Amino acid sequence: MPTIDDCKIINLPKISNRKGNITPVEGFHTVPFDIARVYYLYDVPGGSTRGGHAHKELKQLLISVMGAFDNILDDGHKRKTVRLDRAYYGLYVPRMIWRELENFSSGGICLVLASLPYDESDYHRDYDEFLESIKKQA
Ligand code: T46
Repeated sequence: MPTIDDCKIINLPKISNRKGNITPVEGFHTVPFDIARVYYLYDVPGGSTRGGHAHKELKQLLISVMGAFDNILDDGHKRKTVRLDRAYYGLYVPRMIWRELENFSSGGICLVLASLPYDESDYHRDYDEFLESIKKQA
């Protein structure tokens, strides 16, 4: 079962010149999975919390492409908080990690690269159900 120690910051390539910066991300190369879906969270009202769930199979890379936000990561035993505040840092989140995203800066944008298409049945949206599932898979 993945743990919060498997949630790692990946330093993404940053190519700079006098026109500014560009960060390319390639599936299986820059990130350890193929990228099936991209989505982004934006216009997040101050004080809002996103997430509040775990994924049964989905793997993700979260990037703060604008501004900053906190990721609270929980494997059912331990918790840690990782703040993303650079467009060239990606936070790899494996399956079965409960996450909450909060403290978005004004105008903050969270880009998510995901390993699978959207499937509501892949979510544990109830924390107790998530803990039960961890126990069953131990
Ligand atoms: C995650 C965090 C970081 C879709 O129809 N298609 C999609 O691809 C997604 C991601 C969401 N939706 C629908 C499902 C809900 O009716 O959009 C609505 C809001 O989704 P949710 O409440 O899951 O949003 P967040 O910000 O809490 O979570 C999202 C992702 O769902 C999740 O995978 O890790 O961003």
